[in-house]
Amino acid sequence: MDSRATNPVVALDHASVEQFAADVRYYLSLTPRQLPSRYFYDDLGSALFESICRLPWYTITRAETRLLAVHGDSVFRRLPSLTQVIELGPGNGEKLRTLLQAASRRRGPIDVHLIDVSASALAIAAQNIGNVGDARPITHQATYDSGLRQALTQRTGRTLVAFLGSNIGNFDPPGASAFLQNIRASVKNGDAVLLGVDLVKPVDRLLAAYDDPLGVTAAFNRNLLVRMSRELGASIDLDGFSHRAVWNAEQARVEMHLVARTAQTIQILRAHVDERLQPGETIWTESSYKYVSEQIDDLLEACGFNPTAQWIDRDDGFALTMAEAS
Ligand code: AVI
Repeated sequence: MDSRATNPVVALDHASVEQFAADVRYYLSLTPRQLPSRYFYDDLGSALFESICRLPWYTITRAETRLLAVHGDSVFRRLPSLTQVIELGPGNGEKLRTLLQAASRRRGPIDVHLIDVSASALAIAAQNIGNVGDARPITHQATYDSGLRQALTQRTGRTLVAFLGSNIGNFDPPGASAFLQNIRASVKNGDAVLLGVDLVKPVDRLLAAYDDPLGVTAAFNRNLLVRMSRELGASIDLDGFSHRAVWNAEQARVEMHLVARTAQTIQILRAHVDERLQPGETIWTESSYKYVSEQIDDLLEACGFNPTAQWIDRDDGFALTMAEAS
């Protein structure tokens, strides 16, 4: 439920493989069975996610890019003495580049801290940012928490923390609050956050976004099993699982599941995993919470931020919200 980005040639180190194995063992044993969505983003999973962002049915990336292009200048005008931007999970850096390019008369150089666990994502993002005016990209190959700490030790002045792409939607509500509270505790009064959040919209549109007719999202979901086979030596019948997306109206979230078509086993000898699934049994792999715009303000306020601006793309139901630490 956290960072995502391309992760090509970097092999998982031993500790990471052990953690992956331990997580698979623990989460598969829960009721309902689960797998953490952070493991979607290996090399192939990241490429599939980039493809999802280009699908006509998945509107988050395009809606947010439009808002950043149109209102990016306002973001910078509201923060006249800004000296650094920190983006948590920049992906390929294109959204941040759009934001920086939208600033018509930014004064002085700006440090742009890019935080991601993937070295290759950081390299691409840094390249995308490096040629935008006087922006100076600084990369931190780290989790959000530790990357934020590292970036803030190099603080040069007023700071904007960007968390875009509706990544906040992959946290459950207590997790989203804890995440924003942690940012608030790390920054100073007058610093700001820029949050991109997908909004609740008609169910058919939500389901098409997470169960697209081309099957790209299904491949993204099932790639988790491919990754378990490759990196953990898991014995899994890939064809035995299908993709399912459901809208949970009560919780305001789209859930993704892997569904056993017939009786299935998942065995990982090194991790002492030997799970037997009944036909129709599911593994819950992701939640994407959707918000109504007022909830975003309420969430930010509850976490110690004062919302100062909100721009909404009505066509695709997406909100970009700016808030100051107060
Ligand atoms: C990265 N995250 C915000 C995406 C989302 O919409 O929850 C991941 C994703 N899952 C399926 N499609 C895209």
